[in-house]
Amino acid sequence: MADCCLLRTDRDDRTRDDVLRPRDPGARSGYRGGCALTRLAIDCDPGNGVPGANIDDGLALALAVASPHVDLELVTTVAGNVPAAVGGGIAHRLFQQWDAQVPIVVGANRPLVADPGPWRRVLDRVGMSEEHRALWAGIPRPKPAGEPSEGAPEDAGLAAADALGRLVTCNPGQIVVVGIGPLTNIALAVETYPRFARDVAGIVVMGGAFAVAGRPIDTNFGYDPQAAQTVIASGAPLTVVPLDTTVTTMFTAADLERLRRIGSAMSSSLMQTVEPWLRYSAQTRGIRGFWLHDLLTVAMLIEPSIVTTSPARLTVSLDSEPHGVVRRETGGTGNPVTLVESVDNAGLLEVFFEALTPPRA
Ligand SMILES: [Ca+2]
Repeated sequence: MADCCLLRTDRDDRTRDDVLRPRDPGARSGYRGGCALTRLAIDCDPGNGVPGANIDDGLALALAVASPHVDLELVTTVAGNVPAAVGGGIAHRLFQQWDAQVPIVVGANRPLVADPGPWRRVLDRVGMSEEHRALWAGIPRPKPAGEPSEGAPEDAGLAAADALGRLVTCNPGQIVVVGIGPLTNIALAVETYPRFARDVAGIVVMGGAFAVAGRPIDTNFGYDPQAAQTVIASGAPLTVVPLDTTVTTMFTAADLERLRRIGSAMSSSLMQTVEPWLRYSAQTRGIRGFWLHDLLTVAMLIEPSIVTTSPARLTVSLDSEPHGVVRRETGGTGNPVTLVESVDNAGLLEVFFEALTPPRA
């Protein structure tokens, strides 16, 4: 049990008032959102600073660090948006810039079963144009952290799975796990720690696409469909934030200007990688800015009223191509989840900006 304590950080001595508001001493009560202090672990694949890689994980991490309603106790990284070690290096750099003391554990660098090759060719932007690559000119390339697990698939990512498993099972009913990358690490924690699904206060997952034009499958479920199905079938209290909902969000140039005006260490750090991503996203997707997929998972824990939800039963296709297609089942089959059906984008942005804006002296 002593090992569990190693994952806790004593954050009561933080002095970052120039960046963040003071902490709310509210009671710890697990997955309730609102004014309660939510103890959180985030499993992610941050791509901030990598040309063509999404930065929404970085925004989710920033909100979790900045919000007085969240105690971010652990960050694990998984291969997806970027390789697991690159994501770990990015998280390290962001936390350095933010003066955040949060343990980071690099996890699985390949899916449980699936061949990551086809996805990697897309996600690594092999054919990216020089014009687009130039959007990231002058931004230091992230350095990978640690060594990813490159062994047999069954061995991959156990460091992160162990960290998640120990934190959750040593604190039953207390820890919410947010999964905003492929679910490899979380699935390994479910498989390695039999009490994980019972002890976790809740799992909030960004993933799944039901009816998104041109996207029959989303990256997180598609990259590791076996992991997605394992987590969905785990029996843990699970909230799924599908692509259908997150593509109704938007961060525009006006929001970028609002971020710039904050002028804090955190906002300045984010600006560096959010700006090129906004231009790239607008040019390649034909939208007014970029979607806030991962940010929504953390924001809805802080302010549940920004979303509407409904109970649903889901399965992930493993028996027909393409693997990772999520299905909403009826008639008692499938695994019960809470499905996030809609989001108030203005409310989502308000949660983000309120947390990032330093309190007035
Ligand atoms: Ca992500």
